[in-house]
Amino acid sequence: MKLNESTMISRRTALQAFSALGVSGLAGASLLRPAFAAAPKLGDTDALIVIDVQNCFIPGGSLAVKEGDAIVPVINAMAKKFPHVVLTQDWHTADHVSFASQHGGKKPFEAVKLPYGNQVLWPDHCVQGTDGAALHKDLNIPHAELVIRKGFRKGVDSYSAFLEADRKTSTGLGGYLKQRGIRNVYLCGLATDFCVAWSALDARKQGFTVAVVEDACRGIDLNGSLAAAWKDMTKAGVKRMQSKDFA
Ligand code: VGL
Ligand code: ZN
Repeated sequence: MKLNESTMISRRTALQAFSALGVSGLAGASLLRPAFAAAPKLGDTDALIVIDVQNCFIPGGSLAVKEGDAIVPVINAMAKKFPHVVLTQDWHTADHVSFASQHGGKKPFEAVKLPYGNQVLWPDHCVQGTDGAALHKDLNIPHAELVIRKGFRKGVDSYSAFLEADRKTSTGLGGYLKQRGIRNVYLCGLATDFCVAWSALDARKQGFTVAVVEDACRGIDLNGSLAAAWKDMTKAGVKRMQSKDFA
């Protein structure tokens, strides 16, 4: 069909109306496309957040996540498709409150009650400045724009990249992403059921659309925590994707 002039004008007017509403980057067929279609077209409103791909969480590390190393090539390939990538690092003091070693008589993976709520106790891990806290040597994302550290306050843990475990202290990541115009975040890394899930849930609470790329993550799975995390994420509207969806 040949477009007549009035059709063209009304189409242009519609696009102008969208951009007046701040809905930029919408054109033609993409107006009809859901935010997380298979093979999403990635642009300036999308960011990949790579959570805690650090030596301590890799087999051989002090809090090793099974197959944690298997995700590194998957993440490297996916990151190439994203114009914007943020990395996180778990970054604890040597005497961090989340370490079982700081609680006489307690063993790793037991829980204690802290002023801000329940805290699982972990083996010492990701101590500031140590090799264990370094990013995995094969992680290859030179265009990553921000490395954000979390859990650096001795008395407060932070699984989430957005909000510390007291549920009050912001890491600043939400503000950073919003000021950069990011609206959609895609998460991957370690561990699915702790830092990835908490970050995904907080990102939803802060108004982002959120997807977790399942095969670019691995979980710890403590007492059913992996299934529980997926249930919570699904309920919160977090989309479950696979790295092949970015082909
Ligand atoms: C993490 C436990 C303790 C994680 C960090 O990155 O998922 N888990 N610290
Ligand atoms: Zn930690």
